Amino acid sequence: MDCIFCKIIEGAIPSKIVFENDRIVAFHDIQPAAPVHILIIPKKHIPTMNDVAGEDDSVIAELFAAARQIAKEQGIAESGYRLVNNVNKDGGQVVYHLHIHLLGGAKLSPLLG
Ligand code: IU
Repeated sequence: MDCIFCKIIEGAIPSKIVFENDRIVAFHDIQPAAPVHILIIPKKHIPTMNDVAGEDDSVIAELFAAARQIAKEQGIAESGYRLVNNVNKDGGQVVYHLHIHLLGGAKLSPLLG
């Protein structure tokens, strides 16, 4: 399958991994939009949030649990952070392997006007 994030999971493409277990991997975004910008992804190839169903529902909880842990480890849990999931074209999704952006380390501008 021609998926860049699947290749990162396999180790075929190098990345700076900060968290890994049987189902989840998290690594630094190559084009950080904030001082801390980490992508948290399921190892299973799920293209978008729209494709999460039934047996995969629990992976969403695991992505958020990983985000909480990583935010603590990165020292931004108390100051604050933002979790973002872009879905499809209008949502700004570029890589079609489900991922949550963890952004922090600075005061982020308001998302909505
Ligand atoms: P998006 O939500 O699909 O728009 O986010 C994709 C992100 O993946 C984006 O922030 C890229 O900088 C990031 N990324 C990466 O970290 N490594 C890669 O090899 C590629 C994209 I391609």
